[in-house]
Amino acid sequence: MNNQKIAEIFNEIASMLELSKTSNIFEIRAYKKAALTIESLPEDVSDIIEKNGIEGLTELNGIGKALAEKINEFVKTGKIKKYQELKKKYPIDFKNLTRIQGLGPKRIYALYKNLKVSNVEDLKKVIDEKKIRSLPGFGQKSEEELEKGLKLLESSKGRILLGKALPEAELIIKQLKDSGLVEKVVLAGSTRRMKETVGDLDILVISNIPEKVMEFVTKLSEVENTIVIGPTKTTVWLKIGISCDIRVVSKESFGAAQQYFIGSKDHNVKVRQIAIKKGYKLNEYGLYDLKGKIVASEDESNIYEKLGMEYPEPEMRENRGEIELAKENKLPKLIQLDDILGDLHVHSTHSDGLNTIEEMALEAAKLGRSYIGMTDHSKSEYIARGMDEKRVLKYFDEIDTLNDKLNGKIKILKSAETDILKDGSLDFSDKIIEKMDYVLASIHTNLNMNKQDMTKRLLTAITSNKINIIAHPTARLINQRQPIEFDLDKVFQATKDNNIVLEINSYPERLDLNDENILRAKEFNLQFSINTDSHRVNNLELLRYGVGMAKRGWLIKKDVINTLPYEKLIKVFKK
Ligand code: DGT
Ligand code: CA
Ligand code: CA
Ligand code: ZN
Repeated sequence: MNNQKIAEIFNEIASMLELSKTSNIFEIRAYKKAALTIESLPEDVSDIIEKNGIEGLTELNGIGKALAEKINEFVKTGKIKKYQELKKKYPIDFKNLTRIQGLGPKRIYALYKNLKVSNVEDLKKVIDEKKIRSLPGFGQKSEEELEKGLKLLESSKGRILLGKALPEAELIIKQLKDSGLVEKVVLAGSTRRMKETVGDLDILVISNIPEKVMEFVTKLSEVENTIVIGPTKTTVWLKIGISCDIRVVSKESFGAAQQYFIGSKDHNVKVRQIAIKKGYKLNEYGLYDLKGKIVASEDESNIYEKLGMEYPEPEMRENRGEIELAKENKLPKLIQLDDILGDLHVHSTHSDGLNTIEEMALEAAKLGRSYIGMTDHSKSEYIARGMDEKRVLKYFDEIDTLNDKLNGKIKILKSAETDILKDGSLDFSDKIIEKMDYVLASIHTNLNMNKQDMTKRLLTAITSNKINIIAHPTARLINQRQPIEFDLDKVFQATKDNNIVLEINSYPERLDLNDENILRAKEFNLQFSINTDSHRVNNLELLRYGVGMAKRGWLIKKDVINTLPYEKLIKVFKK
């Protein structure tokens, strides 16, 4: 695939341009935007060129003539001259170094110039040698932060984001279903439980021709190589960088196998103890009585039933109290994707999105949503082309016009992703805020404040009586950036007292709030909003990851504000 490679090169070019005094912000943005577009294309750029030439590329969002030619250059020659020239000047592994928390292009360059750091290995070395603390502009605190960032990156090794794992699993499952070789296929493991990162894929199959199934699996285009192949279990290494376990099980024990392989391990251990207490034995083949007679095995819910438990949805199976509730028939009726009626965090070309408001609205309507809230960035988000007050007024005008034009097909709410500044004040004046249907506020800068100051900053915003939703409340990026530090309980309490809604951001890198924080926030009986933070039309489908998180946090429909129909929602915001 050329796409991934080109996107990486464009991102690196953007990093290097940030270092050069002569380059301009528009050029840097153009490369970043193009990288986003290329990364998410359903077909390889070479196919596009073959079909429609360079013009096929310029039709894509965010790709002008100059960038189209660079893409063509790569497809034809395998390189991009501009990239190679920049690389000569900056022989630095920006791709991996920028993944470390606290390192942007400028700091990376400072490390390179002063300490000859050009890759992650070098960085590790100078941290071990405690050389960074004496560097101007860094200091001991930075050194410690970088050490933490490095650990975070290393601990993520071997696990990938749910947002990558689930579509891959679905692709494999679909091919197995279409193969005609299997009677049934289901997803198990952490992917089925919608855990935010996944160590490997687990797929269960019923088939009476297991050898054929396994051979089929090893030949899938997603597979890089075969690790072990056998009639009941095969493990393959996938090109996306994790392995996949395929197990063929008998129809009779399919329920028991599901119960076992969906996991989690902690959940299973506890369930097995319950089985033992009841005089049974439970394993991946079935639930047996003391004489070895099968009590339940074909159907998963039968196993729970025989153990005197309600059926827990996979997302809950983490041994966080769900087993006790299941025994008392008190499991919550978890929220479902279809309960969500609208999306309250959506970007467009007015800031850093790739599609127009109208395109976003029409796509959302197609997905069955009845409203979207437009939340392009505010002016402090300079790189993201945040809107100043003049532009935001035009933005609202455009939304009014579109609402007339769309005639109720879908409703568009007026908002903006308003930065919470360092002192807790907002990035828009009251005059602008009053024109919004609701205010979505978030923290993007000064993420390193200490816990006390960050708590104060958030409390100032929360008690200002100006905001409705706090977006991605901890600002973490999975495997890349630690959550900001604040007193969770204080902030959750204030959120509740001030009728503010906390977002569950569905973006696979964010998933923020995460499951644990949702469980904790839920104790305060506050409201949540599950949003996509879409930056292009195909992002609108990310909602299922946020819903997955919500289910892992035990939320029910009435905990989530965007399950309300438009009229009711508007009333809640007006209050
Ligand atoms: P992962 O792959 O690290 O993201 O997490 P899982 O949960 O998918 O773990 P994995 O692939 O090692 O195993 C799949 C399921 O199999 C796991 O969720 C529960 C079950 N399992 C694996 N090992 C054990 C075990 O030692 N005891 C029990 N009771 N269950 C196990
Ligand atoms: Ca797994
Ligand atoms: Ca596994
Ligand atoms: Zn956003």
